[in-house]
Amino acid sequence: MENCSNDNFQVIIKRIMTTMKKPHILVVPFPQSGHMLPHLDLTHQLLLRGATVTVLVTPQTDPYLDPLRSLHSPEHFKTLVLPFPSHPSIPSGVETLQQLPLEALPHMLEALSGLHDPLVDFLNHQPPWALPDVILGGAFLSPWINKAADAFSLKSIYFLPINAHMISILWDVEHRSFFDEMEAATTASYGLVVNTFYELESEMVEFVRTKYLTHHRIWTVGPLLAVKAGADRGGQSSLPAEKVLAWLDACSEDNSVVYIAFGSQIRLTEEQTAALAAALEASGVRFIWAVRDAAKKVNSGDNSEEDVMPAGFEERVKDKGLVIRGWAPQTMILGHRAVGSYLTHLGWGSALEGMVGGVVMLAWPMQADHFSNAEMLVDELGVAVRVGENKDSVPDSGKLARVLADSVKDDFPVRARFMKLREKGMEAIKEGGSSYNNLDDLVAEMCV
Ligand code: AWU
Repeated sequence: MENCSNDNFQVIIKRIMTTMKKPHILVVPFPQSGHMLPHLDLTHQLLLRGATVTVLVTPQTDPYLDPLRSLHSPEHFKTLVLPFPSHPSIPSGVETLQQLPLEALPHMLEALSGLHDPLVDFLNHQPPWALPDVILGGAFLSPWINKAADAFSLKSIYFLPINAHMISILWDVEHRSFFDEMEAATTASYGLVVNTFYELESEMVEFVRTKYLTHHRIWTVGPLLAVKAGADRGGQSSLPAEKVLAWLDACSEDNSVVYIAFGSQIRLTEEQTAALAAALEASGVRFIWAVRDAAKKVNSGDNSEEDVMPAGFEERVKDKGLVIRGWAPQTMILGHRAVGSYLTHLGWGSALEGMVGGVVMLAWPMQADHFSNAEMLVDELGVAVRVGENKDSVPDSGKLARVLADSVKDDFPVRARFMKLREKGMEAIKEGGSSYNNLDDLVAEMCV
């Protein structure tokens, strides 16, 4: 033993720790679909590696945990449900950001910081042996989670559902109130877990590790697979998943369907909806269109709401397309053999799901990190095609119709490059891949 280097010695200790003690992790996800769903997919991976997990939710987000409950024993998978803290700017009954416009983010974060005291009270009433070893929180909640972790000498490790490309942009923006506090708290923590894969952006991962994280610990663990592919993940839909699956199974041609969806936060305007409907009709493609439930025009005066879908559109295309209002079983749709392309806003979780599903992406970035995701995938890597500019732009229907029709052809120019990148992502999560090994290392680090 005396002649093995210190690094080898550390590796041996970690290996021994990994086989011996498994961590108890308190998971505190940020309640927004694009953050919470991948955070729970990560939790599933940690449970598979023998960890015990307690997830902190509020009553409205408790149903998100059902797929995990069905896969893991109550001995290893526990839930802590705390009341949603009231806040003057958050309507009562609202407990997730996707029920509000993105501008409500600061109010939502302020409200959630009200979970600090009830969490500390809960931990104070735990016997020492029942305390978690580490808190794995959504980085947006890091300022108050760090305080709770420090009070009990627990490790705090954070999760971000965005890529290193976007983290470098976030951290680089000169002093903005909310992100400043989050960056300082995340940097001061024990480490950062990111839903990306090393082979996608290794230089950017090393840049973030060295420039922004004093702890220099960043685990790339993506693309995270959905806990239960195909199951509805957290929303009410106008169509049961079985009906959507039957419609897809009836499609005889592989890669012949375009899936159109813009995540859980975006709603198209009436003009954008009309332009997209005209393009779909003119293209003749088969499609599934997930329309957010509030994609409605609020009529002045009686404040009633009406659907912005053009009159008669669904009737005219009923042999070609399916319109889902509300929540779509997205991972099931993207993973189906019949679906060949995806008109998307490029929310990062959806982008990775498109990659896992092997569906070439037509990018219409709308807000937040969508633009940097489009820069990387469209401009730098050439594995996706831009078809829209931003949340105010209206696409030219004729041009869009042609791209939609081309996107489901085998010789669509970006498809070959896209499938090569997909292969790297799928290798990363296989046993022995970079993301797989990082998940092993993360569990081991939680115990030391
Ligand atoms: P997605 O990545 O699309 O995130 P958003 O919902 O757009 O929300 C951050 O998430 C992004 O980087 C932000 O820019 C912002 C935010 N889903 C589903 O199953 N059915 C639906 O009808 C709608 C959504 C699932 C989808 C994905 C998640 C949304 C990370 O965009 O499968 O897992 O909800 O993720």
